[in-house]
Amino acid sequence: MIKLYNSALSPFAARVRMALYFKGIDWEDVSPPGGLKSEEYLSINPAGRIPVLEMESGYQLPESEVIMEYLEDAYPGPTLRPQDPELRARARVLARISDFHVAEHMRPLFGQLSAKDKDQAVIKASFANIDDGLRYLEAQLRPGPWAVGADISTADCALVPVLFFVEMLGGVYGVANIFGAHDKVSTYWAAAKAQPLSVKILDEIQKGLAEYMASQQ
Ligand SMILES: N[C@@H](CCC(=O)N[C@@H](CS)C(=O)NCC(=O)O)C(=O)O
Repeated sequence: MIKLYNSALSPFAARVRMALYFKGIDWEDVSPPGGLKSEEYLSINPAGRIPVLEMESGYQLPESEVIMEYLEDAYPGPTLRPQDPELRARARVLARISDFHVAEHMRPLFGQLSAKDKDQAVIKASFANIDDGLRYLEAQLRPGPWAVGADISTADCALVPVLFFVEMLGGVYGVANIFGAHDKVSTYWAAAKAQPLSVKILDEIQKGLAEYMASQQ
């Protein structure tokens, strides 16, 4: 059986879990042995990051976007790849915007959560960068309920967990109405998060967050 080095708190792992659930693939849920920076896990992924998908062959594949492509190739039905080439390209560009223009700018904000003296300049710059990313996203979204239209795609697997964390971080840092100026993003988020697969994945993330918070007390 394939294995996923996984964490309930990772938007990148959640993206892969959405695909596994959607496709009905059996998988084994594993935690990084000894933690993300242990010698053992660094021998699995020298970047010390999750997710990693271990194939039946034993090959350990990092990078969530590439894992998504692999799952589509290896388990083509049901598919998260639009059939139409333009929609397929749109799904890919949306996933890249999610990764490089939104999720990337959440990293410093996660870092600041545990900082004793919070660096307000870093926080301000990160939210400004996220806002730019949301503007980019706004320009690419199509009428939903999903990101490229009526059907779920790989774009939604990237976006749903990331937008959850954007909203959560906005709440934690007191940024009111984080999607406010971006009407299409707001409309997409409201429709996409209500879909049953999103509800399942967001529930897992929320449970993971609650467990993490409890472990910190
Ligand atoms: N580009 C990678 C990013 C993975 C990533 O950053 N995962 C985070 C968890 S959300 C992680 O493992 N962070 C640990 C670290 O950066 O030290 C992917 O898409 O899989």
